[in-house]
Amino acid sequence: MNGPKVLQVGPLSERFNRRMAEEYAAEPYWKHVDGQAFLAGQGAQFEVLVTSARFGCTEAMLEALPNLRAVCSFGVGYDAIPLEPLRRRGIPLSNTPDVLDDCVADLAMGLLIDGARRIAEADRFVRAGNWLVGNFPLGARVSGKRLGILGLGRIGQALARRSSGFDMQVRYHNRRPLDGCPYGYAASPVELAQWADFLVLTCPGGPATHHLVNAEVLAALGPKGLLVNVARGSVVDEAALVAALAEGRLGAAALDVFEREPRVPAALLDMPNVVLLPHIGSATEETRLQMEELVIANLRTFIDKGELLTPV
Ligand code: 8YV
Repeated sequence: MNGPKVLQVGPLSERFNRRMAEEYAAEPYWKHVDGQAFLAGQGAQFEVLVTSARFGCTEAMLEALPNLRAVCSFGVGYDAIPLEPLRRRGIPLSNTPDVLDDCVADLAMGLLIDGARRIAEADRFVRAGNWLVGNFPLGARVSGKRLGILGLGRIGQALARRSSGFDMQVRYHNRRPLDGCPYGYAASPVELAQWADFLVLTCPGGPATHHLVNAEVLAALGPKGLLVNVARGSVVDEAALVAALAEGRLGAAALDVFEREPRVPAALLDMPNVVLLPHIGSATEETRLQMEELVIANLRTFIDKGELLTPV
């Protein structure tokens, strides 16, 4: 293929990998045992980097790609990609916004209901044969409760719309109130947590939101409160979360993301009031296909017109 040489950082679906190899002659970086050594010799040929929210890239990789002209990433979050070096060099970055909003919001609602009604725990109860000898403990009502959304972006708004079917009251916290927003604004994460029964995190990751949910926010959510995280593990001080749950200062947690995923704190594994998922917010056949198509559409537009379709 004539056109810019493409470097693909990590594997996505087999379908995507095949297309990248066959249609774009992309170099599979992950197949090199010493990737950095490979780039030291060959980095100058690559003009486009294809990566994902999960694989991201390092500053050292970017430095070893002196002729890089664009980065196309699979996923909406780009906290694993160093932005400052890209900005300095004027290299545009694309992500895959919008197409995953519904699935992430669906999963947030599912986790909220699971955490409150103890669905996963009840399933374990039945499988263990415990129903034969006793009744399952009561959960918390979902309908009509107070939903606090930390980060009212596109995913947060999709969640808020879903919650209206459950007659929930909604408030949110962002750095600034949104113009014309129908939901109440809380001036801080603590104020939001104090008000909410359920606190759902749908904000971006990165330095600006690092440990935004700390011991004080968890204390404000309280022993009957439920924390749902479909954002990034880095948004929560995980050590403080484990301590609050272990000491009964927080009611429950339902988590799709972790600070050091795929590693999950061992203490959480034994807690019945915690739901643990392996970062599956966008992981449906339909959405992942749309995300892949959007990465390829960005790549195609860059090759044809020298610009990206969905730059961040
Ligand atoms: C990732 C995500 O796409 O979009 C994001 O920001 O976290 C997920 O949807 C997935 O982990 C693959 O990188």
